[in-house]
Amino acid sequence: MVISSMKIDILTIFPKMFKGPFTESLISRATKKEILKINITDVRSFSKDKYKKVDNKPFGGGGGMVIKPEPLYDAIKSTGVKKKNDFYKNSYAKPYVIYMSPQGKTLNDKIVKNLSKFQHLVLVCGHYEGIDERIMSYVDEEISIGDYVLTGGEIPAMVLVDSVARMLPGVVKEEDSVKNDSFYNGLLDYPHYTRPAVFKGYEVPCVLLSGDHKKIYEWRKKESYKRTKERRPDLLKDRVEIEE
Ligand code: 21W
Repeated sequence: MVISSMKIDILTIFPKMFKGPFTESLISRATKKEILKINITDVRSFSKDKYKKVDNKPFGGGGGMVIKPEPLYDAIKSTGVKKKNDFYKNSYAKPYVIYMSPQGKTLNDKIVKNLSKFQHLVLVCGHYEGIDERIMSYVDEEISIGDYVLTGGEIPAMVLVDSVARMLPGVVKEEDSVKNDSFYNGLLDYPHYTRPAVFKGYEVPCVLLSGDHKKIYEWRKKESYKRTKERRPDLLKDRVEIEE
């Protein structure tokens, strides 16, 4: 089997923030198996400034600082990004530049699945008040991870990498990926139990101890729907119902 691989470049002024998350668990498995290659670039190393400055005061005044365009531009170019309308025979071969930004589309399962098709993602992490707007000419998409204020785009970039990595073939164990494709795709998960069968007087639902796989499947499906209906009815709205 030919395993496709993905490269993700991360451009940041805080490269050390990425040390832990990518050397543990799933992502480290993906990088060890060479399904994923993560490359962290310190935008500061592209500063031609005497003191390696990467930010400046905003034109028009106001508080906060803005990331200067030149070092960020050079960092983007260093990843192999070409001019905006350059022709690629395979559109997924084009380095796809994403700016992690509170103004972006909120990340969801559909966006993650689509991003996982690209061979090369370039994630730009902002900080302070953001980046110089003219960098948007080199950005293909802006993505947020939700409506809450963070201090920068680094943690959102980690969230994006984590969610995309587990979509790459060969990263998550076969068992789990089959699960992802089954009936409750788009639904909340059913409850899980492990030994002991009785814990502090709380019992495991007896159907799970029955050994009747058909019954167990039906029970889990029912529980998934029940939970989704109760907690996230919004998820049921645009689903094509197979059965209730
Ligand atoms: C947060 C920068 C707020 C600037 C109106 C005018 C990337 C993020 C970020 C940050 C402001 C993401 C203001 C969810 C996030 C990120 C840093 C705006 C005040 N308001 N997803 N001026 N949440 N955040 N500053 O914060 O870079 S993706």
